[in-house]
Amino acid sequence: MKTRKPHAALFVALPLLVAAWWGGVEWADNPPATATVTMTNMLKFAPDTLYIEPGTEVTWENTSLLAHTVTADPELASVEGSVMLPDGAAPFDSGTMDPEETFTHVFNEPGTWRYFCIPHEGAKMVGTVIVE
Ligand SMILES: [Cu+2]
Repeated sequence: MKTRKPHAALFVALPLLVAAWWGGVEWADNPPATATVTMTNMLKFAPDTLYIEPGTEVTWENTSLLAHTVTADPELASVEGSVMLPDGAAPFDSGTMDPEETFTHVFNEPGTWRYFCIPHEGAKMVGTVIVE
């Protein structure tokens, strides 16, 4: 009786296929959490309050015709209450975002984050992210 040796390529291809399948399953079970906030011509963050789970990647999109910032750094604020950070959380600042620019931040620490837009702080362009 004649037996055939499995082709060597199978030993390479099969584990790769299994890895790809397994990776796909993991991805389906655990899609990365994302959320989007837009920055408007009305000097608002929309939504102005965002509820997310820890580890969510939030992207701000400047959909307006104006420059804005996403600033969660008390040292850059001139109005009391513009910024709030959970205990031990690091401040962050997008820098100037021209129209159509985006900025992304991943929120890991649970708690309430309040941030503002530097050019429009006086117009109360503030937003809140609640991580729970
Ligand atoms: Cu602004």
